[in-house]
Amino acid sequence: MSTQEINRRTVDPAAAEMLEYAESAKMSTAWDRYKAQQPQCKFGLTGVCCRICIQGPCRIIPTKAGMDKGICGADVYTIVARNLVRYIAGGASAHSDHGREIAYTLLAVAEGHAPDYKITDKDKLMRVAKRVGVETEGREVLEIAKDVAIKALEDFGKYDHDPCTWLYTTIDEERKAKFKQTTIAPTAIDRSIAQLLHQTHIGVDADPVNIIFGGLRAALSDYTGMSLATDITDILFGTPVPVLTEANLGVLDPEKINIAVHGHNPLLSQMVVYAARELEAEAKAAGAKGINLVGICCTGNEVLMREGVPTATNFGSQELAIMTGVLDTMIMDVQCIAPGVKDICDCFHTLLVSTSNIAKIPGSYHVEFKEATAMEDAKKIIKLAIEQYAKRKPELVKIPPYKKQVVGGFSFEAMMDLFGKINPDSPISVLTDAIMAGEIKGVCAFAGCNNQKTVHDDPGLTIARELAKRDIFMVSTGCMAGAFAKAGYLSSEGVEAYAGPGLKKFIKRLEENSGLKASLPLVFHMGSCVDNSRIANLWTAMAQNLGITVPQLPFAASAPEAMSEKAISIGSWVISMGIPTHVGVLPPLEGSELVYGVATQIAKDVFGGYFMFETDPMKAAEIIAEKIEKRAWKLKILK
Ligand code: XCC
Repeated sequence: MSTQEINRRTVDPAAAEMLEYAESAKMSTAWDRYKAQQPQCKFGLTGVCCRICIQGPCRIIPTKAGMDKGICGADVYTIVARNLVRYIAGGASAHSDHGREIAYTLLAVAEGHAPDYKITDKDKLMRVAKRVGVETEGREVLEIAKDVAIKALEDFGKYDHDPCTWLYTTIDEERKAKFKQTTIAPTAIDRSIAQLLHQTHIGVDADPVNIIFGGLRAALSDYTGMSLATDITDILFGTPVPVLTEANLGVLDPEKINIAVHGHNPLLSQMVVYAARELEAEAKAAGAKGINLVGICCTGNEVLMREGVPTATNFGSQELAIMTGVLDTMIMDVQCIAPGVKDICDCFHTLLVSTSNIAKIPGSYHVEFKEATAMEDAKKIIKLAIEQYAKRKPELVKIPPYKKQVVGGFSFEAMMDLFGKINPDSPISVLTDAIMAGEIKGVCAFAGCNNQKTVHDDPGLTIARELAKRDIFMVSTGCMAGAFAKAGYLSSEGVEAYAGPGLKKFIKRLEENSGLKASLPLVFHMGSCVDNSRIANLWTAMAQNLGITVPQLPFAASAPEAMSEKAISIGSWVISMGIPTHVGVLPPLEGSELVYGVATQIAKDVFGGYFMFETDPMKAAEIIAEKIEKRAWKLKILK
């Protein structure tokens, strides 16, 4: 890629510098491979290629006689709907399986089989226990923890027909009624996913609307899995509070042993943080100045939120961290680890360590991570990294000098603490009053990934700048939070540069009352992708406080670079909850006008939330702002 092309494909200065380097050193990255894939198959892009049975693939051309249906007779709307919801099944499986591991660990802690873990946040345990109907009076903490863990595990496979506990204890009455009426309330996570795969098997459901409703049921399972994952992770490792750190490749330290945690599961990354602290002396004995842990993707977000571990890159630029020549070990757990990282590791001394039995990359070093021996396993990996440090090649060291300050750690509870400094009796009123007074217009939540189909990091940054100007309060999770972190939007730099007068006044008022040493950011980092449940808690609290339904709330969501199946799954439950959701990449559903219409229009009539597909970030910002402002205007008339 030429310099101009690189600058057209990323706005992250560190990524641009490393891509120049990759070009000169002839290392192939996702950027090159995306280019090599062009033009991408139009059948696949529009969702009209059916590979559900092996009579296929059937590619639908509606205008061509004989090719307007699949061999089995499936219409294009059936095919597009089936393909779409199978993404949701994949996403819900990933999120919920992550949640299941966390729940099993809580059970193991309660039963004494996981000696390296403990209950860190007892208050949260009590709050969650009460909420999900576990008796707390006069009982030991571990007894309560056991019942909470079992209750969570029951949400995966219970046999009665009551809706999942973590869904129905975290949403309002109006949504409960809506999900019941539309029959999309899952009764068990695993069942809804298995049923969806069944429903979309050859020769089962051909009705696109029914298929989509099956998809939404699985999407609400996705929510259920992430909601319990967030709760129990907080119980085990602590509920995040504001924390100061940094982001971008400049956080790598040439004088320290650099270890990246990459993936999603905090059971590993959190243990790596503890182990690294204990092995600091060994690192120094090896000649380094210490251990420098950095994060990539959502496990990075987890340890940023709780421990202030700096973020090195988000999904799009993960390979580039290795090219700095100072990353001694990359530890992977599950999800979003591009297999391409191994090829780059081979060009340097970086050891790639896999830890999960369901996530291996050929050639990587495997250390099986078990909850029973967690600390020992984490220490083993860190010792490998210390050995690796000696193999570093000084002539290959190249760290782009870019990093920005980050203020993160805004769990729902931390947000309420912050608001509670102004109004202790009703913290959430601080946010809703500011909306009613017109100081801020509403809220936009950013989530999701990087996608090579966009300019790396640009859509989220552009939309956030535009919304900031229009006084819209913003929160974020996932790799979008990574993009904001690297650009300085998670610090006061963002406020000074982009906030409109109302938003600035609001943030400054929070800041003056916060009692925090750090200034507050333009965008509030609420965590990893599973922590989108925290954002759902926020909108539910706002709606309850205002005495309205979620679909009436001036609240929108945006996934400017949605990429993974998980992103599709999240987007689907977000719209079911009543939130208009922008997606900056066209998902494969343009092949059916009917399915496209359900996602963008019919969904609005039924759920109040709907998708807004717009690839131009400036136009997307207009659309999102208009939706929020319209809802705020209606709300003021209503009140
Ligand atoms: Fe993966 Fe969660 Fe997407 Fe980033 S944002 S690319 S899913 S790491 Ni969730």
